[in-house]
Formats: sequence, structure tokens, C-alpha cells
Amino acid sequence: MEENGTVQGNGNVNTNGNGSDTYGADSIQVLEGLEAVRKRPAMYIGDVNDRGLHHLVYEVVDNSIDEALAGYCSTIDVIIHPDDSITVRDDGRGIPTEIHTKENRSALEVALTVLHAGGKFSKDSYKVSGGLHGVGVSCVNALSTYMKAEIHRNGKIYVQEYHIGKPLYDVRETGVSNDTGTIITFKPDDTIFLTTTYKYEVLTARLRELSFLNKGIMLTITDERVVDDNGEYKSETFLSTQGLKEFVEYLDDSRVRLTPDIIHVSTEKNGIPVEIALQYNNSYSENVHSYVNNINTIEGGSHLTGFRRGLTRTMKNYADQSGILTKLKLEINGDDFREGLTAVISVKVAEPQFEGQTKTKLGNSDVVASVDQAVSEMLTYYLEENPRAARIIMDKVILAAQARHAARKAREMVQRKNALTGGGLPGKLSDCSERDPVKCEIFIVEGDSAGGTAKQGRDRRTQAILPLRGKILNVEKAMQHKILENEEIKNIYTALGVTIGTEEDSKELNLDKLRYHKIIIMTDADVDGSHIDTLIMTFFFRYMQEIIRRGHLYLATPPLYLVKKGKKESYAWTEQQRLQLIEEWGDGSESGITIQRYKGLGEMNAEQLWDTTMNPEKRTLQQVTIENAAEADHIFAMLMGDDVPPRRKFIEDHAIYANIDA
Ligand code: 0RA
Repeated sequence: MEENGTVQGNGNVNTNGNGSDTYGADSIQVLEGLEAVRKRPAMYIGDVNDRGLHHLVYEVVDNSIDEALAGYCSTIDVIIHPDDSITVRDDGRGIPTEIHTKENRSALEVALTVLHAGGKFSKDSYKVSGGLHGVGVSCVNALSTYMKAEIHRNGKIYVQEYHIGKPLYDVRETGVSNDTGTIITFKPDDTIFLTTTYKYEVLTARLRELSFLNKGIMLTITDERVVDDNGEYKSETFLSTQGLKEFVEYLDDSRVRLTPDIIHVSTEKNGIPVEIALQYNNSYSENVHSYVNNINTIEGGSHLTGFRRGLTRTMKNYADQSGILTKLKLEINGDDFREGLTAVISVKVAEPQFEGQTKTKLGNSDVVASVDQAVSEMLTYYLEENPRAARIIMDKVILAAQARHAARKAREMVQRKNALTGGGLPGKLSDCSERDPVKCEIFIVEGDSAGGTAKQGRDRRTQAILPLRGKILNVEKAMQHKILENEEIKNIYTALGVTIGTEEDSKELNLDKLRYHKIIIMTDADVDGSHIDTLIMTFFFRYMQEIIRRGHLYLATPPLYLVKKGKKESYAWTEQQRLQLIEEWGDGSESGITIQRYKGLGEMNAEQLWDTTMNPEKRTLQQVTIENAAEADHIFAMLMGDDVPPRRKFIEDHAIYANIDA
């Protein structure tokens, strides 16, 4: 993988091309190794954006998780410092600091400065965790202007510091200690990363997820940038004693569960550790999250195949044997067993083969049978032991099958209508003239009046406008056929040129004919507007997730205020900008300054809307991304569910408009 002859794999790292292992030769090679990381960081950590920045933390935490999985570590602390540097501390054995005989320097230094050096020391330990790219702490070091490793081990404290991956001095003994552990601090290089501000929520979601996936490990996050009312740093601790069972409980905490128990198994099949938890709820969507070695496999793969196969076969067998489905005239298929299902599958695979576009699809074919067997044994036992719950689940399956048949008719209607009108576009759509989808944008706009303004203000060559009438359907609570019969949603499908799959896989999307590469949700800058944003985003998350994954979905950001003084006019998007304008123009006083709060897009004329929100040269778009699928699932279920208090709290914590307009 590297360009410099460093061979990696099977614990055999840093083997020199020519077999030389002299100190000089090795050290030159080492420098080249980390240079490669700085030259092409995206190859190693995915990107140099937000995602890559957070990935650095995961990479370091993963090493501590490995130490915990090996049985030597029980607590891991992550600290965000005021300057956005990060500390990860664990109570494991401490990275070995002894002189590495072959390298003639401290093993610690090798671990932190040699690419892929991690495996060298953990040859016989069962290393299963590891970031998406599994690149190791040395990569983080290479991409940091500063790193410090502090090791507590052998009754002593050892320290080494680094700059862009290079040691500043040999490992030093700096004191004594009764504990053992590893403390890594690093500051991401702002000449490499486009942004260097850590998001508490993003790191927190990952630590929570890791705690469910690895029960018994205590994970704490502390944000030293934020002090709460008690004068303490913002902080949360996660410790799961029941693993995936608690994960499913968390995911469904605002859904209505159909049966009292979460069905759960933690086992090993053909040498592969498999953990599964599942529960049925009264929703209509399938929420199955799968992991391999703590990595969310969003593209699925062999473990998911095994899960589906085992689930469908076991449920079908039970239904046949119990005669529950005899009255039903319809065919039951796999989808029917997964409607309203929340499940988490976690496997640990020694040598995972990751495939697919984002390398998150498990290829190892032997895993199919392991998961199939595990889920089948678990369910067979559960259904036998719990006939009442089994009956409830079967009733749900019957409803799902009936709804699916209705949905197929609705789908056929949508598709037939398209065929009849020659793929005709919705009457409400004001299309653009450009035909290359890469250059085309569509604004999904709330209401006909704002739609009218947008239509006047747009660049008609590349910008299309689709007005929606009021609030769109809450897809979280509606059956698929209702959703597909909904006018506004049908218009979105046809305008975008997206078609839905066949009977066998009704969730399959066809994006080959996607007509716009930027899909921009443009709503009023107020509480109602952000509610509509959420409804539309929920629809995309549940029914067109691939559009988000491919980076096509955006939110427009209309300004909050127009600030005027005499002939001077300026827009403000934040409270801070508004105050700054008042300060600049009024010498601190507000005299002669008028401030107009824009709540609705309709309060702007076409030119203003173009200037502030639509003009590609000036506007700011917010790209919608999925940082953590399980957390997104949890949040959408909560925002769209019936439980009011958690929703209110979330909105108060996150919404800007609620605070401005209150
Ligand atoms: C290999 C061997 C030993 C410790 C570790 C790895 C280790 C690595 C990391 C990275 C972050 N935290 C860590 N904790 C431990 C110890 C071997 C021994 O003591 O015999």
C-alpha cells in the first residue's frame, strides 16, 4: 500500500525491501512512510474535512479499545481541550517502552512513528477493533503539529513528544507511577485539515456506540471548551453492561415496542464471535445496523446476508408450523419480516475483507453461515418459549405483507403514470434548461408564494424550483403505500427522476437518471421552517438515503436579518453578525439603524433571495451528511415520534430560531 517498500500485513511490518535492517536505512524509510501520509492524507484517513478530523480520535481510541478487548483496560477517557487538541487516556498496560532490538530504539517510538507498526506488538492478541482504514496512531501523529505520548508502566512515567510525526527527543523517564496506562495528546495540523473544530455530539455518538458494542468498557468524554452551570466541564460517561440489548433499547426509546423483550444472543459460531439484538416496534421502517470489528458496515455484506437469511427462514418455518398464515392469501417475503424491526448485528472477524464503494461491505463469505446459524437458533428458541410474543410478531408480518401488496399497486401507479406521460414532470416544477445533471440544482421550497419568488430570482439555466404545499407527510408514522400515494412525495420522486425498486427489493433506489446533483431544501428561517427541513430530511434518510450518502442533499441558509442605515444595507446570518453590524455602524448605539428580522422567504423579494440564498457565488449551503447512522436513526425517531419531552429538549438544545423568536 505504501510507496516505499514498507510491507504490511500478518503482523509483519516494516520489512525492508532489500532485507537491510541497519538503523540508518530504517530511519530513512520511516520518514518516507510518514511523508506519504502528509502528502496524501485522504488516502489514509478518508478526507481532510470534518470526517477525517474526527477519524483521528477514533483511530487513537481504537487502540485503547483493543487493549480493553485483550482484557487489560477498563476505562477510556477522551478530552477535548480548549484549543481543540485531544487527549485519549486509558488504563491498559501502557505501550511498551523497552528498546526494540531490531529497530534499536524504544518500541513506543516505533509504534508512534512507523506506519502500520501497531500489529507488531499485538501479534498474539486478538486485534479486532480498528478504524475504517486501520491506519494506526502513527498516521494521527503524522497529521498533527504536536503529539505527546505519556506511558505509565513498570512503576515509571515515560514521555515522548513529536512534531508532524517526528520525535522531538528520545523517550524520557519523567517520574514514578503506581498505575499503568497510555495517555496520547495530539493537535491536528491546520495546514492539512480544512476545519479543526471538534464536534462534541459527533465524538459522543461514537463513544456511546462503542460502549454498546463493547460492554464493560467505561468511556468518558469531557469538553473543556464548555463549562456548565455548576462550573464543571461538559462531560458524559458511557458504560453498557448488556451490550447490544441496550443499544436496541436506546435506538427504540421513542418508538412503541410490540413485545416486552429484546431478543438477544451473544455467541461464537465457527470461531467468529457474533452478537445480535432485535425488537419489533409499531413503525413501518426497517432499522438494521450492522458492525464488523466495531465499524459500521453501511453497505452491509455477508453478515447482513446471513442475518436476513436466518431471520426469514426461521420466521417462515415458525409461521408454517403454527398455521398462523394459512388464512392469508398473499405470499410473504423477507421484507415483511423486517418491517418495524430494529436490530443490531456485531461480528468480530480476524481478517475482514472490506469491499464496496466506501469499503464498508463485508466480503468474508464464511460469516454468512455463522450469523445465519446464530440468529436462527436465537429465534427458534425465543418463538418456542414465547408464543404470545410470537403471535404479535406474526400479526405484524401479516399487516406488512398486506401493506406491501398495496404499496406495489401504488408504486405501479407512480411508474405507470410516469410511463403514460412519457416520464412527465410534475406540473408544479419549474425546470431548468440545462440537461447535464452535474450542473443542475433543484430547490425544494416551502409554499407556493416562496416558490414564486424563487422562480423569479433563480438562474433558470441551472436552477429548478419545486414548491411543496405546506408540511410534507411524516414518513416516520406512515405506511409505505401511503407515502407513495402522497402528492408531494410523488412529485419529489418524479422531479428528481428517481425510481423505486422491484417487488423483490422494494427499497432499492435507482439513481441512474437522477436529474440534479444538488438538491437544496429551502425553507423559512424560523421554527416552522426547521420543522419542515426535518420532515424532508427524514423522508430522504428513510427512503432516499443513497442521495444523502452521495452528497447530493443540502440545506439553503437564508439570512436572519437585514440591517439598514441610510443607504447602507447588510445581511446577518447570526446574532453575532447582527451585533457586529450595529457596533460598526452605530458606534455602539442603535440610532438610525433599522433591523428587519426575516422569518419567511416571502419577506424577501426575488433579488434579495438570489443575493443571499441562491446565488452560487455568494450563498452558503449546508451539506447534509450522515456521521453516524445509528445516532441519526435515534434522532429522527425521536423528532418524529410521539414522545414530547425529549423532542422539546433536543429542539431547545439545537435550534437557533426557538431562542431568537421566543
Ligand atoms: C502491545 C503490547 C502491550 C501494550 C499495548 C500493545 C498497548 C497499546 C496501546 C495503544 C493505546 N493504548 C495501549 N495500551 C497498550 C503490552 C505488552 C506487555 O506489557 O507485555
